Amino acid sequence: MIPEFDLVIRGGTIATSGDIFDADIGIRDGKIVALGLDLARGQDEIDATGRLVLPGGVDAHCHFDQPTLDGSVMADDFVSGPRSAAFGGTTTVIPFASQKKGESLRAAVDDYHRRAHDKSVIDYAFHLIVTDPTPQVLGQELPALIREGYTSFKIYTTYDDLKLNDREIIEVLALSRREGALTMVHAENSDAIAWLTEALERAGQTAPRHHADARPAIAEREATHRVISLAEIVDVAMLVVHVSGGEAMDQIAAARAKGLRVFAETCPQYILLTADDLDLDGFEGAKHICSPPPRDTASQKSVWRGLANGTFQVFSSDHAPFKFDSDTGKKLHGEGASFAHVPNGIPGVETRLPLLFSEGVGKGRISLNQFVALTATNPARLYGLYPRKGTIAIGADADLAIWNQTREVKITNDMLHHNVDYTPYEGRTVTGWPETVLSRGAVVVRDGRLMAERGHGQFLKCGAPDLQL
Ligand code: DUC
Ligand code: ZN
Ligand code: ZN
Repeated sequence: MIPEFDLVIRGGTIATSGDIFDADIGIRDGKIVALGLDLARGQDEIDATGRLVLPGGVDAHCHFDQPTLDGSVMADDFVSGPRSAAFGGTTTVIPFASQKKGESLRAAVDDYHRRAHDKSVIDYAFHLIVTDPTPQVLGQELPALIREGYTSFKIYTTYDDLKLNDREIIEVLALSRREGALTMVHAENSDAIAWLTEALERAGQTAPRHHADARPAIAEREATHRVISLAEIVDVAMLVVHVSGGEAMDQIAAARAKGLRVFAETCPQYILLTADDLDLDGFEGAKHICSPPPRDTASQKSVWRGLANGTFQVFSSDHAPFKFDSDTGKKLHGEGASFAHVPNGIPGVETRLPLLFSEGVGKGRISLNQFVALTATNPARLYGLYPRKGTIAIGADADLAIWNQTREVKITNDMLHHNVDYTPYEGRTVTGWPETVLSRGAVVVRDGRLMAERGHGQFLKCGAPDLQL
């Protein structure tokens, strides 16, 4: 007799964003087709007794093989980045196809597909980065791309080669309203940062720790307030990415209290690092240069509060992989370089889920359901991948992570699977680790081994954002 299921995951405790229950999971053709106790035997079986079975994570903010303009090179491509994600329990990644000023958005998307083709072990979608919203881009390219499954785009208020002015931001927001897409905003005041940077450099204060002085919370607060106001004028939803602390959060919470559809994301660096991590001996602090910068312990507490009280809907890695000891990475301009010339970004695609699980669920700061919502369900909903991704339900893709919730793991860079030569979390011990990870019913990771071939991952077209969060 042919078994009813290709695979049964038996005896685990399942958690979704809304429930926790014991059930077996029956999988056929890569989809979940049955949930229940004592399911019939499958062709294959995985014993999940005593384990948690969670939806595979959706990392909605990570950078892989993204071209840069300053000569720096991202250390992770679509082989190593998604592989590292999978080892950390993530089964969907959404990196960025970034337009260069003067380039068509379509060309950027085509280039990014070439970079990703046949490499990823897990499924992936693309956000777009819009840096040059010309009439051609706004009138033709972007509407067509949205219809083809690129329904979210990031814009910047900072970085000279990326930033938009207020008029351009309004035009992009208006387009996202017309076409039913979601705009993600990197919010920091560019001119304030430039003025502070020049003053610090004139005073010879160029060590990595001054990166935090040059990008203060007030600059983030101002830009957050401004983009929320612009979205209010346009009457459209939007999402603020990588929020670092209470100053910006207050703007977001006030907007939400008024009924505005303002969504927000934060990242591991804002609950686990502070500006002191930029003040290590020699050039070591450069490892932790990212923007916005990590702030202080009060900010960490604010971010935890926001994760628990719903100010944040999404917890992403903002994995931006630059090697430390490399002249295409953090040492692009040598060890004596000003903080202003150090590539921005830190790695974290593999450690995102274990860190939040251990520090959040394990320490009682957030519930297990909130963990699933923040790391899988909400990003899948906001970026139009739900219910195919982000949940455990009949009809969903069998993208699953089987967690040993009591296993203690000491994080070291040696054990990670990215292509970066450091982790900001070196030596930190976490409790809870995703030991078996499946993508569309195929085992990708088991007992620390990669089981899937590169190219198993498929490109995902995103649907309309679900803004009912
Ligand atoms: N800041 C960004 O805006 N993107 C990548 C990494 C970073 O630090
Ligand atoms: Zn950003
Ligand atoms: Zn980023």
